[in-house]
Amino acid sequence: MELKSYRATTMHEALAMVRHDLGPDAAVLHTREVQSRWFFGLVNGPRQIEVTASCGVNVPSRLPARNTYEEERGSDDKVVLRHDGPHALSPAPSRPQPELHGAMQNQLTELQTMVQELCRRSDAPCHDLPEELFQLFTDLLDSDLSEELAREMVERVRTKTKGLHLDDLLMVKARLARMIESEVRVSGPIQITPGRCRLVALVGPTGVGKTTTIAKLAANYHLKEKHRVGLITVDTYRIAAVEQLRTYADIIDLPMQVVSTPREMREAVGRMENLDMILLDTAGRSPKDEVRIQELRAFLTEADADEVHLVLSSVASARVLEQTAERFAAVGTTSLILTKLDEATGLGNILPLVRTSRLPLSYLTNGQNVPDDIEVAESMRVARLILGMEG
Ligand SMILES: Nc1nc2c(ncn2[C@@H]2O[C@H](COP(=O)(O)OP(=O)(O)OP(=O)(O)O)[C@@H](O)[C@H]2O)c(=O)[nH]1
Ligand SMILES: [Mg+2]
Repeated sequence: MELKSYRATTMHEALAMVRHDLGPDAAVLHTREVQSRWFFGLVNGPRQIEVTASCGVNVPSRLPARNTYEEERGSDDKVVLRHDGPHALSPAPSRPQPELHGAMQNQLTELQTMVQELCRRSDAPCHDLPEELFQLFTDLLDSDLSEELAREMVERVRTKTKGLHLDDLLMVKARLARMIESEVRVSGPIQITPGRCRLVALVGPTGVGKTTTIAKLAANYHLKEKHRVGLITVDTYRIAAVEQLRTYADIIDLPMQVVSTPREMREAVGRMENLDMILLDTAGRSPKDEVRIQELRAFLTEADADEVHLVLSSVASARVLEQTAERFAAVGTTSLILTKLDEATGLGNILPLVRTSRLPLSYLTNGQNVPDDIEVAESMRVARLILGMEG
């Protein structure tokens, strides 16, 4: 059996090298942090991650696995795990036969002991993660969590589960999901109060799905819940933007008004104040365009909006999401809508935003279909999406 070692500055890069060189079936046997040396070993270089892997060992790969477990909550609020089929390793062309499994496990354990011994001989610190935590770590990286955040999450689980035997990755993930759940604030759906018109505006960068989300909300509140809904758009910048909303208004059979100046806004709202809800569509704004953001603010001030939902695409990077939320705070945002969940490869990128934002999450959208592809955001669902436990 051939063992190969790969070094890179991040775990992500090292795993990519393993995949590239040995293929997706490669088994990662060990990982550690090493000190690189420059100039014939005289000078310390940057610290690196070393991954030892082999494609000649027929054991379940420590590269991220997908699973078919389902988590349920028992009445005593304990997490119960149900196994609905074979534990699908990703990919799993050949599962070891049960009789071979013991022998291979011994071989793997021996191998790990050897590599750990080698680690101890060098003065580099060793990463001694148990199997489940290691796999959690690589899964988190695969879910688009930054390496730093993945480490933090693994350490939190490790601390919380000290002394407990961790023998099931899904149990470990379920615990982490409960931790993340407590950090995800949600607002619940828009509440309609009888006899009072609720004005809800959607704002955000260009093309994130504001108009489509307005159509989904309007159709659900009007067609399914039978509320009286009106639409106003201030998007007179983009050609066809008005027509896009008008098409939805015609199909759903809703009154609609177009507003071009902040002054017209008050009159338009006045004409619809006998309705249960007004949904206000706005033009997409670059978060970097301070002038346009201030202009948007002037419209919203005239509208006296009850709720201002910031719409963000979940495909954006963690940094962009946080920066955009910061910039749009100037218009008085009150909650967050995350769109295009169906397009995201992983949702770890939304974790920094949902943890640090002062805004609760209101809705999630996961497709282009009006009115179906929208759901009210729930903390546990968001936590599980972040951990790649649900699609
Ligand atoms: N895959 C996917 N596409 C979506 C989703 N929501 C909206 N879209 C698509 O994204 C594109 C832009 O949607 P719009 O609703 O026009 O976006 P917008 O934010 O109003 O755009 P501007 O008004 O130009 O700023 C359209 O093709 C939508 O069908 C979603 O949840 N998933
Ligand atoms: Mg639009």
